Amino acid sequence: MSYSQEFHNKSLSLLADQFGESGISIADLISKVSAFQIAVPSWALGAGGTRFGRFSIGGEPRNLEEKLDDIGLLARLTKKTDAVSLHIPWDIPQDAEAIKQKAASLGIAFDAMNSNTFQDYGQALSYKMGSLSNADASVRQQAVEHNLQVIEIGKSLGSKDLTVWLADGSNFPGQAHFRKALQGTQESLQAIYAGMPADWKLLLEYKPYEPNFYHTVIPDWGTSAMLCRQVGDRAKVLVDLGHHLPNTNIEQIVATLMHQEMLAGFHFNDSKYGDDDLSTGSIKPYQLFLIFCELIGGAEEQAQAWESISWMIDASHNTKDPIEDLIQALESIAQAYAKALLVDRAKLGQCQREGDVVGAQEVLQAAFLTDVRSLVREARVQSGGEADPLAFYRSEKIREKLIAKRGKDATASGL
Ligand code: AOS
Ligand code: ZN
Ligand code: ZN
Ligand code: ZN
Repeated sequence: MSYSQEFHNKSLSLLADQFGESGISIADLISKVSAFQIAVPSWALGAGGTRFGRFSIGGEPRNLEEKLDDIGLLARLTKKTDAVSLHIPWDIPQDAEAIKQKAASLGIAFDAMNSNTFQDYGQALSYKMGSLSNADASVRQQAVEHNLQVIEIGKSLGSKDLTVWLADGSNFPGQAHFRKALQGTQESLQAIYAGMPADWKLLLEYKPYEPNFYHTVIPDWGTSAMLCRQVGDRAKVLVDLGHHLPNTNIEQIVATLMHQEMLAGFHFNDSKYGDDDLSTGSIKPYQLFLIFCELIGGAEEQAQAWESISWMIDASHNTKDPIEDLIQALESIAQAYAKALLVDRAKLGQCQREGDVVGAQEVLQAAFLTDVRSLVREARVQSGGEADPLAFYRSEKIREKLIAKRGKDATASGL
């Protein structure tokens, strides 16, 4: 369905009529949706690799500058992102000041810095048997130092967050000493935290499996929260939507973490099975909506401040144009947020108190089943974005232009 101004206006006034009665103001919704910004990871701009091959679409960014160009374009079209999340050593800036200036000229800031102690990229000691948890103290030290370097790079760019994801764990029973691995991780994280500026936050990811399949050192939110507590109050738990066993109630995890002010932020993506890293909202949009319901509820009821939470996409795959994919993901996140804002929370609370199970479900469904596309579009247009970013991207033949400029075989820089 192509965009028409008349249809847009009709849809928007229908929404105002529908929700005006319950005291929800469309203008307020538009300003909330407009203000909500999600960071894009530098690694999502090229086709992700798999062991079966890598099918580049061509015209991928060849260096950090070109990655920033792509994110600047996304920002201009969607008005839903204003920051990039970098991965070191994939994105080491040659000239930090020049990179910072270029990003600023595109309206892009530097969100969380990601360290990498899950690959061997030429460092002296191998991470084959783990990094922050390694049985060998000199490997742990090397991994700590890498994180400290990432903090330094982040400081030079104006970032204020460090995201740590560990591949550490074991593939076979007996391979690792569970408690020693945990203890080593705790001490390493404490050393990293001590090297962080006082206004920085440490975001600690968890993941139940992959690349290790028998045990991972930080398998779940509880272990991550326990480590964060031992490390310091600016260490909090990062929820990557793909890092759960099937059917885990992620919205409950979000609520529990907010209850303890332990939610650092998100890596948005979607999945059918595990860490599939598919486009956010493509598989389980209802789950995403329920997560936003908890976020809005937790912030409104002052469990944890909305502003203390970081929002990032972490997706990467093989089949779509990465820029088109990110346009879709940003749109899906905005839709889930907008729908969650439509929930009649007073009525929901009443249903909960009265044990009206059917009523509670009706309240949630009424919001979820509402078509909010005109609302999200209006927010974007009012912010200076494109009414239909995807149609614009295609009609302007942007990928073709990128291929002409960067080449058919250009692949995203990295390792
Ligand atoms: C890995 O599974 C995690 O999601 C990390 O966030 C990782 O750093 C990111 O996917 C880039 O490799
Ligand atoms: Zn992640
Ligand atoms: Zn992941
Ligand atoms: Zn993932």
